[in-house]
Amino acid sequence: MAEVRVGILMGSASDRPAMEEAGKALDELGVGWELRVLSAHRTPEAVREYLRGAPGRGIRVLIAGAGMAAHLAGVSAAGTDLPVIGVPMGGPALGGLDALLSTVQMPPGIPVATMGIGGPGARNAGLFAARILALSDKRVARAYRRFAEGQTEKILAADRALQDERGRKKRASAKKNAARKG
Ligand code: C2R
Repeated sequence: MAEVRVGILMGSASDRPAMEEAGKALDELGVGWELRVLSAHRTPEAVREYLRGAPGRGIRVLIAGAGMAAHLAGVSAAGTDLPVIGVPMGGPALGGLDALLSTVQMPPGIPVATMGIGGPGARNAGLFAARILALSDKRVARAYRRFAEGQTEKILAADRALQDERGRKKRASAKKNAARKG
């Protein structure tokens, strides 16, 4: 099993479906991660303890996902020198805009790299964490390159399939029209 390099924190177990997208992205790249439920609001002392211990355990990047008045990413960035990637969670009242603004609008001096809302943002957080690790880890850099090339190839293949399908349809309808006329 890969050594744990990324700590994924979430404010509540209810964030788990979205935040697991970060873990899936890291799995695809062979990067080890751990997932913790820790809340700056509800378990402030446990957050402090986690942040103090993380670098010594080999954690190099933190991902923090939280919804509503999302303070977890900012508090994490204040409590450690590790880079922190914030992921705002969607919510019933404001659709995640509340969490987006609380995560992205950090006061100068406490940087949080903020991703998009929910699962897609969490996936990008995993990929962004891998890009940070890739700066000093050739294995991760190679895995990321392979992933990016595979992603490009998938889109190009989808476009080829679409053009083939439309071409076939056009030819079939031209044949029909010609048969009708003559
Ligand atoms: P519950 O579903 O547990 O009521 O939580 C969580 O991330 C979750 O999205 C509702 C929402 O509250 C968020 N939460 C925070 C923090 N702790 C929990 N924003 C925090 O410390 O920032």
